[in-house]
Amino acid sequence: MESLSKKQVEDFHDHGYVIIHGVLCDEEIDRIKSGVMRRIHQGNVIPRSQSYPAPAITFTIDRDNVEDPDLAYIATHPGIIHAAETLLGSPAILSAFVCYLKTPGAKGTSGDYQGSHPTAHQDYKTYQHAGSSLNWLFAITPLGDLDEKIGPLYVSPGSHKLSSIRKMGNGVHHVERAQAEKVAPLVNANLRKGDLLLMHMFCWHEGGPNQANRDRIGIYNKFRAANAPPACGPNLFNESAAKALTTNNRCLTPHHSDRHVTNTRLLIEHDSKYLMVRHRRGEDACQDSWELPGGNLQPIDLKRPHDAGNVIHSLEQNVCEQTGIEVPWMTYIGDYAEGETLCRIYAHPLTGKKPDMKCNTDERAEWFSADQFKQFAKNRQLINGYELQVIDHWLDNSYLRGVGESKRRALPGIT
Ligand SMILES: O=C(O)CCC(=O)C(=O)O
Ligand SMILES: [Fe+2]
Repeated sequence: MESLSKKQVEDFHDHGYVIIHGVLCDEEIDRIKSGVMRRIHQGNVIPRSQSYPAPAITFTIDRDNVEDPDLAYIATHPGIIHAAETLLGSPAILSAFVCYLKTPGAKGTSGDYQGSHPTAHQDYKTYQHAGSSLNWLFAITPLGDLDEKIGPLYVSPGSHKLSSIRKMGNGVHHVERAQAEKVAPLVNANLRKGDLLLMHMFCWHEGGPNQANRDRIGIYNKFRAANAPPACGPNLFNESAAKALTTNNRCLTPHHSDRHVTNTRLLIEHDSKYLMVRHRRGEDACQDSWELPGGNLQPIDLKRPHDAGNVIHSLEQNVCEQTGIEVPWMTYIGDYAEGETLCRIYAHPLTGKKPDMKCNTDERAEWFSADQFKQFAKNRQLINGYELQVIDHWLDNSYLRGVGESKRRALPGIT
């Protein structure tokens, strides 16, 4: 595949998508399909309750399945990565690897989560791992022709311009999501097997139902700019998938581990100070040691496994119980080792007057400056030791940070 032409780059920015025909040849398509079928037969698919070829089912083969060399082949395709990097204006990270296999009778796409359309939508989502980055695109490669019967992919030209990113006073960016009423009618993208559709994160689209007698198969990968992290937290690839995603000594994702996220903490900033808590229980050990507020992952965040990376609900609850502070949204900072598992850390900048705190009887909470944190570090008074790194990461304004919302807040009624 050649580099994108100037016209193709302009088309992407003008229309919100660009189609490059014949990126994959038949041999490559067969290779990827054989990887898809292998994983399906191994049962590594969602839903696990169904067996292929049950009719009217959308099978999803995602994330760690990319360890299969024939699936890694498409995820690491140099031409696609290069095109993504050109359009993102940045080194690219693979934020989601997804293949959909829709058997005959499978439904079309569901509507926008904010409810303005029953079947069309855009995939910038504050609660979804890849969708909550502020600079990402879709790289869609159908493995068969998307004709009228099997269900075309429809796109709304120019719809990406109707959503906008606004910088809030606290340095985090907020998205004004366009609603369906404003969006131009959708048109059939006429995708044929082996074509590549590169789609802007704000572009409205819809996939038709499969009314044919054969499977509708496509790869729907998402790439994000390296400096635009997922605001609600990434889904981690396992180490074997990360190895498969490594080409020319470069791993396409920084978010990989065989450890699990079991803990959550929040960096709450107010007036250049940060909140720390300490436990009163016990006479000695923790008396003079501090940590960021937070606590264990709650079972509620384990529902919706495909959004498992979003653990904001747990953290909202933990922080509220500990300090009485209610946090309506937060933005992902990173994952830090705590013993054998990971602690997922987010940040939230508070504006306005200092909040009243209602600590429970076992806890004390106080605000400290970054310099005081340095002093604590010197005196070994930080329980976990990564706190200064967290502050540095948060203060690094080369990152484009967005709003991450809990699944419960973004999707009322799901839990
Ligand atoms: O079925 C399709 O072609 C579209 C799928 C889709 O909208 C998505 O993966 O976000
Ligand atoms: Fe979509």
